[in-house]
Amino acid sequence: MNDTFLKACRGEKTEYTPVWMMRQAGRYMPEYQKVRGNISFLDLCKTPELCVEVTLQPVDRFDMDAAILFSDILIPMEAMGAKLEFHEGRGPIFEETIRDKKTVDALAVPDPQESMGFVLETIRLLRHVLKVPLIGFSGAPFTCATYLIEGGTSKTFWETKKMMFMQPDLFCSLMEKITLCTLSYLRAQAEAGAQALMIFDSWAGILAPCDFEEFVLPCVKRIITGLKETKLPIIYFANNGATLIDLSVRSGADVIGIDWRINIRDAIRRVGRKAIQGNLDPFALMLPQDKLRERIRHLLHAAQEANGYIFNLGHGVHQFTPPDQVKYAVDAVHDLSGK
Ligand code: 1CP
Repeated sequence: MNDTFLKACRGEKTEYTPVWMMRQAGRYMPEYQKVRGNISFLDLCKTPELCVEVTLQPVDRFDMDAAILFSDILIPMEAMGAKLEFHEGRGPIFEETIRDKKTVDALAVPDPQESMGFVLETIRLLRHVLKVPLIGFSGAPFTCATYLIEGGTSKTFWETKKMMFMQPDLFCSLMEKITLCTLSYLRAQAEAGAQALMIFDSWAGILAPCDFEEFVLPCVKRIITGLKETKLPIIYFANNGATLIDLSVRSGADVIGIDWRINIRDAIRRVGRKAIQGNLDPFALMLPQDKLRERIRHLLHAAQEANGYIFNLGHGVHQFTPPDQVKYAVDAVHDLSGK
């Protein structure tokens, strides 16, 4: 088993720099599109054999040092009782928004095995075949809450902030329910065989630090504290979170994920002894290869100061990225770091 990624998560020295990419499986890969040609996204997420296949696609093709379970952060929201659809080009849609006490109270805290057994089955199947560590994941409560409250993705997050500021008790009761669901879901992923757990807070960056500290951080902390007994490394990634790094460190995560909007040297100073993951601009994959290589070289050089470093993008691989550029980047990281 290649455990370079897990070593870096624990802050141990590694022979070379491990690399994986957020959204490494997905639409930019023709082999993924082939699978998706015959099945809707939600049905794909609920078919373990196909989830295994698409999880493995980037690992095998690009020689990634970690696999991430193929699923979506909104699967547990559906398990809580929110009716979820994915519309081509529009992303996730919840027809019934969660904005009052009645709809919050109606949400369940589901048993992961009963309601999301297909995810746990995917993990078990993957562990039989993978030669690199498997990352399980969930959305963070705040990011999940925005989808439920807005009914989908949003530009302004008007309804979310309105609820947070005008009905803080209602907002906190929703956050608490999602927190409990997330904790038991991630525990179940650990039991099924996930070897690291990542919490995606894709929309945390819309918050003022004081609101992040008051409304969001306690929930993330509660999840991470509750996962300590699993002994798995926990990665916390707040997208657009350069202004939230000091607070993110207080979440108790072992690894802090960072986006590309911050110089990695500044980020390393602020995460202190924790390991760090990131932070190549996903669009830098469009650079000519000599320029891309230079950028990777700079990043690897700066990251030598980190107490554990995992190469990643600052956010997911963009849908139109040429797969050959991903391959080039992975090889460059391995080459330049001495593999
Ligand atoms: O049409 C398709 O085939 C669906 C596209 C797609 C894919 C490939 C969606 C819909 N989700 C996924 C997989 C996915 N999502 C993974 C596993 C694949 C991998 O990483 O290799 C993971 C970890 C996620 C996590 C996820 N889903 C996040 C957090 C990370 C991030 O990108 O910030 C979020 C916010 C979602 C919601 C979501 N699901 C899908 C879309 C298009 C979106 C984003 C919508 C929006 O912008 O609000």
